[in-house]
Amino acid sequence: PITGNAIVRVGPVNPTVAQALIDDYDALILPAGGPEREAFLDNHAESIRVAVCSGKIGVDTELMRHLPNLEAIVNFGVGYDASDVAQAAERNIPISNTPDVLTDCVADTALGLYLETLRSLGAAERFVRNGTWATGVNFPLATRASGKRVGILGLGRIGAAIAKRLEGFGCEIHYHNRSEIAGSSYAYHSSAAELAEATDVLVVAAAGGPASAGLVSAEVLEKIGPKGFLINIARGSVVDEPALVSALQNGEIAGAGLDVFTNEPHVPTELLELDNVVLLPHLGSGTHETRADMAALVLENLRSYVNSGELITPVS
Ligand code: 8YV
Repeated sequence: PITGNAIVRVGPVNPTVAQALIDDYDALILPAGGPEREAFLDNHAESIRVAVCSGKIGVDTELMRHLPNLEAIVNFGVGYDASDVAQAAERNIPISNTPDVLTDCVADTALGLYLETLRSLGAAERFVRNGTWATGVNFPLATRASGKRVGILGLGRIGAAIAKRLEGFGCEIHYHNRSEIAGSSYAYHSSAAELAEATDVLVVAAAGGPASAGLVSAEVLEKIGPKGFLINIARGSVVDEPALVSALQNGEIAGAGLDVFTNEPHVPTELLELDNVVLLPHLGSGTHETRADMAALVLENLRSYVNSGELITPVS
């Protein structure tokens, strides 16, 4: 049977999950670092069979190597790129994530960023708050958001929910995936660069991890062009961040709306100075309702694995 010392919490997790791990499982908690972590691993590494983690701090290469008897990873979040997916696959360690329950909220966040970025709503709000409007100055005109050609980079569950919302704004939807989706009415492009070239706004909704790292390269940013925008609600790793900073600084693209960054919670300081970028603190799924649903799905996966050795929502 899988008992308390076979389950470990890795990194901070949602409070409901954290409490259930203590109350229902008497689970172990991996110390963040230092000698405590070493001592913990010396004592417990052998007994650990299940790790519960989040999309922010996962079971990375090093940690996974230290857990010889790890059998399953239960991940809070739809993205699980913080865990070493390749090693997990090699060792036949299944991973569960929390798909579907967060799709609407993440897509809503993308739409919020889309509107805020094209219409400069963040800068406009600062303009009111800092008293500039009261001096009689008019806020500069922005860019129309309706009716644009929008490229979705990664037309999965979340990408499709974003596309559906944008259709309501009269937008023409294009996409790039590794392969074309049979039966999709949206225009397919065989590379990110072609997608960027054909559209006014590029929305990143691709999964993170090694396969998509740096996909939005300097070349893709150049194709977005000085009138085009980038929206990213996926993972910072999908975008070449230094190239993005310089493209924004030099007006090589018109603007960006970003919920995710390479080294969260650190945002490149150059971006804090710029008015053509909207910055959010990785809150895509951050509503009471969705986080409760994600927590419930994490705990259902754990319960199911403990009882029957099967995860409910394993990633393929
Ligand atoms: C979470 C996310 O906030 O689901 C994801 O992939 O990025 C977010 O919903 C993140 O996983 C941290 O727990």
